[in-house]
Amino acid sequence: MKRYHWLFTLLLTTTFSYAQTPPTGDDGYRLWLKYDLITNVPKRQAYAQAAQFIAMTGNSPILKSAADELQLGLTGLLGKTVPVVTSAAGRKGGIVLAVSAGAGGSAMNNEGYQIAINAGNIMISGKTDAGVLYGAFALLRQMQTGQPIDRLSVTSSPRVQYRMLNHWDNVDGTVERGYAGQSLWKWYELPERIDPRYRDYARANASIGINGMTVNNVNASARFMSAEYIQKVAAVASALRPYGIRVYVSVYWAAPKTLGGLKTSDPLDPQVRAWWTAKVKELYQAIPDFGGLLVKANSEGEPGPQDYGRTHADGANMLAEAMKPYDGVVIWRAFVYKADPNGDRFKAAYDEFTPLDGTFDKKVIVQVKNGPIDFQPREPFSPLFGNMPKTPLGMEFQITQEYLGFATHMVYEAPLFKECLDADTYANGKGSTVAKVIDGSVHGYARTLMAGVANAGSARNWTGHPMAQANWYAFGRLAWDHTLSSETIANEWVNMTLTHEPQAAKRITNLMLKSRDIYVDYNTPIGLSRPWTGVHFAPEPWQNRSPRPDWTAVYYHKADSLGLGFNRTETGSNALAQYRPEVRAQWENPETCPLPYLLWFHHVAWNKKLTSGRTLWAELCTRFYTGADSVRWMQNEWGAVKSAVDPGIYADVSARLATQQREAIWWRDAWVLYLQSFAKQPVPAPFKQPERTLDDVKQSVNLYLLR
Ligand code: BDP
Repeated sequence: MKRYHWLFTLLLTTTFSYAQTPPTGDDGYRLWLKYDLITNVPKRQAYAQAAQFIAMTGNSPILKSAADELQLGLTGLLGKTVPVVTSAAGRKGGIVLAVSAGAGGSAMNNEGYQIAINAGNIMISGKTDAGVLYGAFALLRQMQTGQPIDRLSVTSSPRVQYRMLNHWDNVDGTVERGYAGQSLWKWYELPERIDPRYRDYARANASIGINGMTVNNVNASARFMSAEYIQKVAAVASALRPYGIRVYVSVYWAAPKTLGGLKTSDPLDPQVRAWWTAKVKELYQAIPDFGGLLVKANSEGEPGPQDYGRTHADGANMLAEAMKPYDGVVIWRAFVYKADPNGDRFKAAYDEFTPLDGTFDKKVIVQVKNGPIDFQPREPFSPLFGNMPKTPLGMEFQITQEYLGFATHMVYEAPLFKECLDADTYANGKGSTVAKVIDGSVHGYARTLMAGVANAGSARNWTGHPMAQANWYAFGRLAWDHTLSSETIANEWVNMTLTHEPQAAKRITNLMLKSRDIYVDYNTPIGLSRPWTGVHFAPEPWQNRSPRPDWTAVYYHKADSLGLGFNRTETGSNALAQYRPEVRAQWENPETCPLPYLLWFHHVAWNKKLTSGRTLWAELCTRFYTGADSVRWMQNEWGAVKSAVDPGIYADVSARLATQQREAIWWRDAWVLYLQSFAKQPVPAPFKQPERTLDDVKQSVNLYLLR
């Protein structure tokens, strides 16, 4: 039925279109901070009544950013200039920005805000100016989404302390896994020229509560530690500072050798320690509020402390010591795995890190990817969460769509983020969700972190795919408050970014909410994964040659004449033993393991009857075909909102959906034809055997990889 519902929608929508004059000329640059004139006149008048002036008591740069933003926003939304004044004394009907140490009492943390009606004014208060800035954006959001503001009483605090974007940007302007043009950072112009985009980038981030950003790729160049680059990074930091955003740098572990001319980068060597101490001092001299260092070490060929027989903790603690005099942190990534023909990459991070629990300096946060493998379309949560009670673990999500169709597939990621955050680790009994591990409530972590690998680049609309802006937005909103639902966030974003027409907004929100499952269906259903090839886009399930076994496709899916999937139970790699018994119990029995995770944990026979009532082969085909067909449903849903969204954005998304449709069929055909060579069964009705052969698909993939 599912595969035909787009047809039904088409019939419905041909007789129905939205009555609204389409706005024009939107290039997407303004993201969700659009501030177009509110066309609902009574609503606009009500807002105007309550926002006649902006009183800024105090004048820090961050407070000024808050006042500037309110002025910009209100001018656009209300169609008139709202003055900024220095005092609200004797006045009513305005917005008052106030920093006070006691604001919100103990119910609010340092970055929280309160919006309340006070003496006839809307008072935005915070313990710090950053809190007020977040409150100003929250008030604007209230108006952008059409909510009343005359009886406001809102208190909100971020649940996570370090809310960061990680840019994987290189010195030459390229972006690792970036699909939206080149790097935002114009290193060749810096430090002299500050591109105006940096400020707009900072505004967008502050609007969703992001307060930190690493400028460069985790596969780092030592150049970022050079005096020349420290000045450039300092210039970027100066553009972001008025928005409460601190800058971090990814370090190349072997920099003491390559840059410092030392003979070693051994973390226990006194000269190496002295080198880092001096380097960190230099960083803080240039950037007094420098956030800290992000480290990828002994991972995928990057150097690290293990090159000298030392542990991750030895390495991290050495940097933490250099950082001691300053208010910065060391963020050490747990993304590690070795080339082991008999091993299971799934288990690697847990095996390396859990023995180190309790040995890290208190300035260290260990940053863990959401899943045990690598940003797959659907992964179980990493077993590290809940298993390192004495080490603050931070979350690393990937916003850029490395495995989610780059910039041509529409995949709204909030459901993926939420699936992981809401998963129960049972670390401290029922309800010990990953989110509660991350926000410190399960283990009482002193520092809490959520990082997202950024998807913003030099593309005029920042993210390439216009809908990918929603993933940046959703990441920030969830880092602030992981209890928000995917739907609430999508609905906010759609209203702020695409349309206020309620039916159209509802339709787009629904489309977004379904998009990730549709992608999983045609890409990696029932727990398949695909971290192979350097490109991470083309389907290549047959790929079986590489310098490392874990860099082939066959390593992950284990298709053979008997069946498909990775046995991670006791009779296999036993990765399941890394989870609590309650979690294990959900997944270890192939009869009851939920289908979305089945092939993650079990090697299942082709003719095995699944809980859906279909055999594995029939279920796979059903997913691949309905997934690919559902992209046509997506196209039709999008078609139905044409009159309610900007024509430029409409056309852009429509074209990308057409590409997505073609590519979804490519994925479907590649998997179905390849797996059929093992399952040796026809494609079940009502689905039709692909028109091309396996060789045809292989050829098209080879051509793709030639590019
Ligand atoms: C993988 C990416 C690779 C990154 C690596 C990492 O393919 O480009 O360097 O993760 O996170 O997903 O370090």
